[in-house]
Amino acid sequence: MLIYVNGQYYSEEEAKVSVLDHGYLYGDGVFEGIRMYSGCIFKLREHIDRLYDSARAIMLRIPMEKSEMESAIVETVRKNGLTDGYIRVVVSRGVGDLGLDPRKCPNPTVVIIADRIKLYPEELYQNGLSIITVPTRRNLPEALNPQIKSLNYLNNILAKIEAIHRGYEEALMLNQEGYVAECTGDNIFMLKGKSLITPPTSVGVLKGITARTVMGIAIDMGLEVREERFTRYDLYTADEVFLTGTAAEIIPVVKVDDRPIGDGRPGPTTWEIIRRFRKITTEDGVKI
Ligand code: PXG
Repeated sequence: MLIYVNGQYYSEEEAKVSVLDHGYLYGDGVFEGIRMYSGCIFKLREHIDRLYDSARAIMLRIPMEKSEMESAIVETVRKNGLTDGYIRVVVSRGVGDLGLDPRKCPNPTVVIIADRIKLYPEELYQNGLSIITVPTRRNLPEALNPQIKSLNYLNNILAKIEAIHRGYEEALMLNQEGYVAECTGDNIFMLKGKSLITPPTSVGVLKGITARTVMGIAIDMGLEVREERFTRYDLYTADEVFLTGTAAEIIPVVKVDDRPIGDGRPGPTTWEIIRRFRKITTEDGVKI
């Protein structure tokens, strides 16, 4: 595997970042996770836009134009001979001294890793996922906005640990007011009749690129799509629930806090959305 580090390519063994990098010392940086399907880097421009927005929000200047970033990503994929896989782009504040002050880090570090992906077992999609509400609340937008895809994922990791300790693979995170926010690396949707509802970003969630794609699919299917605050009561009484994210794509949720959703099996609308999503993954992006 060849890894891009600040404009050069290194083998997996040789690709290194300093321990004085503030990405390592403080989680000071941003990242993106991107999928590639049959030679198509899915929604690449949208991911690059979000990366630059995240960087802007933390006042980190990425030392290359978006077009150069796009070329570097495509080149990394080509060098690794991949047509399907997972791309991780990381931009950190760079090497500085042991203080917080970002002015001590003149050169941001840019890393691009393109690798094969370990897919979730098909069984998970067939049988659906059980999720559980965890005590850790999603970050307050006024403190660290979840719209920033930062290198500081402890909020989500703590929630994941709490779910695992209770015997579940995924956690449902609420915001400070008790509204449903999202899962640790996925957005959440619920279907009520002909309405597909997901929390607005003001609740404190990442603006998911898969979520945006799913909303488009749902509109094409004639569903009414709304971004609206809702509580766990609404989830418990929903017809269908599913999660969306770059890694998982769309995963049906069949139980929330041990309560079966609908008839306790992945619902027909979720299936139709999955079917349509899988069809467009090779069309909607940058071809390599
Ligand atoms: N919420 C959170 C907190 C996320 O981290 C999503 C929602 C879904 O967003 P997208 O744009 O992917 O539909 C995410 C995405 C990883 C990894 O390696 C994490 C994500 C995406 C890809 C890889 O942990 N999180």
